[in-house]
Amino acid sequence: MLTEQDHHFMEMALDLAKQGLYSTHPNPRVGAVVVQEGVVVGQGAHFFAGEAHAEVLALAEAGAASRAATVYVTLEPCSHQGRTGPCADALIAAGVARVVVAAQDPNPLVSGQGIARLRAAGIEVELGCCEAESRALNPGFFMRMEGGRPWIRLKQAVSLDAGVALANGQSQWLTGTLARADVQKERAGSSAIMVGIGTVLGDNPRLAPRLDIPLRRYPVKVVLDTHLRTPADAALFASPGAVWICHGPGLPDSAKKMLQAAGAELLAVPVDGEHLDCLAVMRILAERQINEVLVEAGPGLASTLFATGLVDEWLLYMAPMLLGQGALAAMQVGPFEQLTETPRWRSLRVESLGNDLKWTLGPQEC
Ligand code: AOF
Ligand code: ZN
Repeated sequence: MLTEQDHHFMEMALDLAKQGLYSTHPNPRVGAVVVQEGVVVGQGAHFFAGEAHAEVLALAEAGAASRAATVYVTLEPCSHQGRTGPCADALIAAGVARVVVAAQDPNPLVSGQGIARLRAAGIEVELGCCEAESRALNPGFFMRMEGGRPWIRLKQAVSLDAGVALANGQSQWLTGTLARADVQKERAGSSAIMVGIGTVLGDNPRLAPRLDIPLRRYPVKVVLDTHLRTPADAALFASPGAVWICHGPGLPDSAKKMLQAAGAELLAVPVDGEHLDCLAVMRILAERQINEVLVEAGPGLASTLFATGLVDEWLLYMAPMLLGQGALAAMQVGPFEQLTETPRWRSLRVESLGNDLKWTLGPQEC
């Protein structure tokens, strides 16, 4: 049975897990707390793939006080020999009495086997304490393991009349410094940042996150570029992080070689009409261990993703300004004859960022 105290310590473990927000990719963010007679004796968070898992760090801090303790861990302890040894075995060796787990690990190498191993060793295991919070901390890891594609966040900066640029294309800048700083955090937490070729040609973005704190890992920069029109001197080649360019079939070797020489990895993707098949792109990214994608999309790519059901979260940074007639709309949909036909979203969060708003939307539940 789970008690109020269990929830309290699990929340502590979830807070620890958040320390890995920018760095654990492709691994999940995981936190662990060791409690002996109501007192915290060890804490740990997973920080970097290949380095110690959360439970191992928490047990090391607790030392002999781990014996007969309760351990709170935000993801099922692993049972496999990966880049590090199985955490389930470490918990058994430490002689803990009880393990409270937030969510089962969806990784097929683990998925239930960690818990089974603990129970077989006589350890009491409780599953499902703050499960939703643990999943929410790792939406991409769960989506990749369970759905075979990454978690997709569409980011757009819009005016009050839902424009993203003037008719002449001018779009820098709609939002103020706080909103733009928040985008840098969204970038840093993502496994990959994606743009369409139109954005590369129009804005020449660097795409790497710029934060005050040093980053140990930089997201991959992904360009959807059907005909390989990315210039070899694009700014994104000079910023930190790998560049992957997704392209269509039938292109000359010379174009490929030029971009490879500039530092890009080229990924051939099937086309769906005129455009790259977005679902195929996402599946390829998932195979390459991309958990969360931040798509910094213009109206074309935004509309395609929306139409293919590939927007899990829509981050709208809204500036209280008007772009007026002829402005480029954030998304091209419709026309609709009936209000009942119009696409609708669920409001998940609203934050005030200086003079702007960040509105996080999710797809309407059917
Ligand atoms: C845990 N505790 O803190 C984490 C877990 O390559 P490895 O050895 O780092 O293993 C990665 C897998 O381990 C990852 O895909 C996920 O299933 C699990 N992550 N497990 O017990 C942790 N980060
Ligand atoms: Zn582990």
